[in-house]
Amino acid sequence: MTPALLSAALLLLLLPGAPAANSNETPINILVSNSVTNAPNKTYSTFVVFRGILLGGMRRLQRENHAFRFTYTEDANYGPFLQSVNGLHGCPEQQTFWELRVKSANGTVITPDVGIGCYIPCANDTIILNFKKF
Ligand code: B12
Ligand SMILES: *[C@@H]1O[C@H](CO)[C@@H](O)[C@H](O)[C@H]1NC(C)=O
Ligand SMILES: *[C@@H]1O[C@H](CO)[C@@H](O)[C@H](O)[C@H]1NC(C)=O
Ligand SMILES: *[C@@H]1O[C@H](CO)[C@@H](O)[C@H](O)[C@H]1NC(C)=O
Repeated sequence: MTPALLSAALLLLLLPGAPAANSNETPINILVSNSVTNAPNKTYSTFVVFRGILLGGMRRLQRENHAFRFTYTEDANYGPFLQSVNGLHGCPEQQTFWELRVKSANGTVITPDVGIGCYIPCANDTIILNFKKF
């Protein structure tokens, strides 16, 4: 490489927007809500690694904060299905489940069309795990 090309490459590495050079952490919040009982919301903070999946962030949070617990089952076609949060289980007989929603840093709320094993959070996403009826 010529010195000019080399410094151009170095500059690219230092530009913001390139994968964070100093930190591999994408911060997220996880909000647990219950639209069946209207129990008070709980919010937790954790992170995923660069382009890491939500499930990884949830595992990290569970490891580091024992107030947050969750379980999932493995669906043969779609992967991890979130079954319980903080001891409360979704139950097909009672038509309850844990819905996954995402409030972006800009305030937009979406309902992802993938589960916790496929969703890749963006920085400052608030992941909403909402217990609800279907
Ligand atoms: C019904 C349904 C549900 C019901 C299932 C409960 C029930 N007892 O009926 C409920 C409302 C719980 C549900 C929830 C969700 N669902 Co859904 N669901 C469907 C739907 C419309 C039909 C599934 C079905 O009955 N198949 C027939 C039966 C006989 O086959 P089965 O294998 O036993 O079906 C089971 C699985 O599909 C499983 N299941 C349903 N949804 C999901 C989602 C994920 C991520 C997983 C792992 C498993 C799973 O539950 C079914 C019943 O046990 C499909 C779309 C479709 N037309 O297939 C979407 C579908 C499977 N769901 C989808 C999604 C994204 C979700 C949610 C993540 C939505 C959200 N943002 O909250 C949540 C799951 C959150 C969690 N807890 O992990 C996507 C999955 C795509 C993907 N690659 O991840 C699909 C394909 C629809 C779509 N948007 O494209 N779902
Ligand atoms: C709890 O979170 C939900 C999002 O699922 C929100 O709609 C609701 O206003 C919140 N409730 C309170 C009391 O903050
Ligand atoms: C908000 O952010 C999301 C995710 O980054 C993006 O898809 C959406 O277009 C944004 N909406 C607005 C109104 O800026
Ligand atoms: C996320 O929040 C942090 C702390 O408030 C802020 O410094 C950063 O710019 C935010 N990033 C995005 C993409 O919103």
